[in-house]
Amino acid sequence: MTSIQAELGIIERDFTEQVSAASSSEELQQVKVAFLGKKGAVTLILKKLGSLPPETRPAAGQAVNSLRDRIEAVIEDKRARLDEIESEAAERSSMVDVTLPHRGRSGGGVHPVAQLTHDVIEILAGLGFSVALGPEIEEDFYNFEALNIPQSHPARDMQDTFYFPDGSLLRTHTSPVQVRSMLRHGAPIRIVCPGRVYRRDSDPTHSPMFNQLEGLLVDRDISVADMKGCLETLMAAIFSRPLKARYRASYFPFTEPSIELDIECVECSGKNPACRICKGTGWLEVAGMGMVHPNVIRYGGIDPSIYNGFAWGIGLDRIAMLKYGLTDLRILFEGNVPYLLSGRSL
Ligand code: 2U9
Repeated sequence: MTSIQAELGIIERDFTEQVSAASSSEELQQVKVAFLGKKGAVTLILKKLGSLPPETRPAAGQAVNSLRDRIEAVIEDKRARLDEIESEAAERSSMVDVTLPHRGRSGGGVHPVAQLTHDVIEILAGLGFSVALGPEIEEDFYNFEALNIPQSHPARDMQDTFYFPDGSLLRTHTSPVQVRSMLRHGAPIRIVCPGRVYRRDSDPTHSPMFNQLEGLLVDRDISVADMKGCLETLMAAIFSRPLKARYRASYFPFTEPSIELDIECVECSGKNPACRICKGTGWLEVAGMGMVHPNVIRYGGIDPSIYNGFAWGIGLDRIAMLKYGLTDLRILFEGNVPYLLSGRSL
């Protein structure tokens, strides 16, 4: 055996070993380069042929060529098998196993304002009130005129309004819903009207959109005592305990007399002069109310010589902040997912 043939034997053994160890098409390509590439073992040996004695060249040349052909055949065969394995693996990894059990889901939370709206409606349903809803884009008549707020009334500036070019507006309170309900159903009536309202107000404690909840009761011989009983029951139910109440004289065009309700501070009950919630006053403003103005009863299509009643309004965002101990109004409007997922339920 010539030394070339001995070398070819070693090369073939190395190749067989390496090709069977190659487990990916990339590794197989490296093996191919190592044997058949420009500086590969077979190529180098081909270059050596020129230096052999002429009589041994043909046999040696044939032996090298036949080794190169075998190597090529083995590589092609292995490549076909690896391609098949690799495409099967790619297919498997992109497959969705619909029989796998689900990963479970984190419990959602109800938005504090939605929770409070639900609770308040529930409490008032117990006092005989039903829910009434109305449009957020309103007409001047229902939002102002019928509420005893004529064109030139200064209260129109109190509630900076968003107007549309055609004169319609974004309601500044939910009161137009009560007007529409009186016109539709007449008296007696007991309704609660939750909803979004809009004012041109935007600073750290005011949002241009906020949530109100108003109530209206119209019947025969209704008194201020009925109104106070209703509002104190509502506040005790919202904060889950009876709370001291204080009434202050106020003014709204749609009620006479008009009153504002303060409750004892839910944080410190007036015991902490440095309280960050009541600012040391011991009191929190929570509602406006009053006996419905006879003009408003009349605009609602009801005879004020037979019927009277009371109405109130609360800001749900502010009450939600007090109830859930929030110090920043913005958390209610920002879609703060970790906070919202922290587990209230209706
Ligand atoms: C009709 C008649 C009377 C609704 C009322 C208030 C007083 C009031 C404020 C509370 C906090 C608005 O969100 S807030 O800033 N509301 O003070 N609202 S009486 O009176 C009505 C409504 C409708 C037909």
